[in-house]
Amino acid sequence: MQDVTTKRTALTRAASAGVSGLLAGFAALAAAELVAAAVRPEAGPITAVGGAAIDLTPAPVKDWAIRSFGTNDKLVLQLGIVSVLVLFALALGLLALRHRRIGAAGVLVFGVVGTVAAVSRPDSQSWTDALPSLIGALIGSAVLYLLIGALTPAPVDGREPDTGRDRRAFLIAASAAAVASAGVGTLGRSLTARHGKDAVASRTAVLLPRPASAAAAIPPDAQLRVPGMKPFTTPNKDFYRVDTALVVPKVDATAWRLRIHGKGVQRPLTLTFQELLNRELIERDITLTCVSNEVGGPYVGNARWIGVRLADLLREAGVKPPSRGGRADQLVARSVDGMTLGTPVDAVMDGRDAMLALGMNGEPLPFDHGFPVRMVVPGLYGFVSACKWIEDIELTTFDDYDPYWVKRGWAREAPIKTQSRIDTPKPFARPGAGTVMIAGVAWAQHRGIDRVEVRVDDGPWRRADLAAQHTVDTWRQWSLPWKATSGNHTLSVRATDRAGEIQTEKRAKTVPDGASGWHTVVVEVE
Ligand SMILES: Nc1nc2c(c(=O)[nH]1)N[C@H]1C(S)=C(S)[C@@H](COP(=O)(O)O)O[C@H]1N2
Ligand SMILES: [Mo]
Repeated sequence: MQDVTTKRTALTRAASAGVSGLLAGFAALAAAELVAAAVRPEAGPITAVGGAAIDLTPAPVKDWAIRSFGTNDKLVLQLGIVSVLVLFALALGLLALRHRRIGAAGVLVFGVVGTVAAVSRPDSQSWTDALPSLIGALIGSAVLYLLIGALTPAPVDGREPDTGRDRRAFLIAASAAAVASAGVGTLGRSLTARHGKDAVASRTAVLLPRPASAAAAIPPDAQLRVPGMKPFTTPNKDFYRVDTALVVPKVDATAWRLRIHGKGVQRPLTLTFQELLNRELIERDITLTCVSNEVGGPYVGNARWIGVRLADLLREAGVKPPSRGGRADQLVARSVDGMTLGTPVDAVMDGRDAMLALGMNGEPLPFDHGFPVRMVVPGLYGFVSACKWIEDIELTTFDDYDPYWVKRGWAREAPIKTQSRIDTPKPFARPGAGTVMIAGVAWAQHRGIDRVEVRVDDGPWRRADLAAQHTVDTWRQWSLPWKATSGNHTLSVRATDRAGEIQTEKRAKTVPDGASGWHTVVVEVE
């Protein structure tokens, strides 16, 4: 009888210790959230540790995460961090049951991890970024110490512990901790939300002026009317998103400044958003592509951008292109969240429509796509050109500085490779025998697509019908009617750019400068 009670007490105590650990973790995160709202939302432990984890992840793993989880990669990471924290919180609770002080001190260790992550983030500009994790950990540690203290001391031989009274004391303490943490966390959340309100208001207030140089009208036959084809212009809500930002930066355009400075800059510039809006604007259709896009992949999209020609600004600042004796050959764009991207100065100044974009498909840039201002350079992969939430442009050299992705094994220079994709039929589709439309897109930004060919199994390459090439900076749709016979067939596609280069068959992985190879789709004709 005595034995059963002791066992049950031991179990209850272990469960209570586990709950104490979880509550301590909850209290720590809630307190950190509140402090972060006051200091800087991005300095919160989950965001800081998550950001550090992203930066420390080896390029191939990161690339795999982008490929497998797409835009959900960050959600998966955050869920991963929370699961790890839950396991450690349970463990620390159990540890604290035996060694109350050591368990409580264990919470502080997590505080140190969060602190180190927060102050070493590239966008951290002040030691105060340490505060959310530090204060959170102190509170979590205290909560664990107190809750474990409210548990019965281990039953001493020969004496019945007053389990009823102690359980009540623990329940009261635990509920108080839970309620207080929930309150503090909610307050933190709502303060953070308010933080973004100025940014939202500044975006709502933007009226995009009529561009001085409008985009050419898209020829109606640039868009094929084939079921399964993607629209020629990708709507903003469907536009792929690839970046390292766990929290999308919410920048208040009225407080935003862009600095242009560095090597060979005779007149450094500081520009406001309004000053950019007041300048002569160009409007262009430009297709962006991510270097992490696998053959046949979805990380390519076409939008109509409005912005300021970057070469004009550089010339105003007194920058000369390296090919004409300029001293800087690399333009390093830096974002508000500390991302750096390096672009060849020659590419920006060679006459192509490289721009600081302020608008995307008729509206101010969506926050996800870089509000208030981002760079767009036709012909270059996003990681060497398309800096979102930009705030600084520094002229330097490729010898002197390696930006973020280059430090992680990606190429310094990365023009977009000629690629083509079959959008219909889908892999393993089962069309009926007879005429089947094979169709898709091809892109070779800034060179243009000259020819697309399709092959069925090992048959001859046949020229596809090309939709109109809107500009050399946009993708191009194509189609080919095929007399399908029943059985399994492999469809392959390859494009030739206007420089006469045939898309290579050679398979390459995305790292370091973009995937190559032919896209193939297997179908089962019924
Ligand atoms: N600040 C910032 N800008 C960034 C990135 C980033 O991680 N941070 N990613 C780049 C990459 S790799 C690509 S492909 C494009 C994607 O732009 P999108 O998300 O608007 O499609 O943004 C580029 N600009
Ligand atoms: Mo990318």
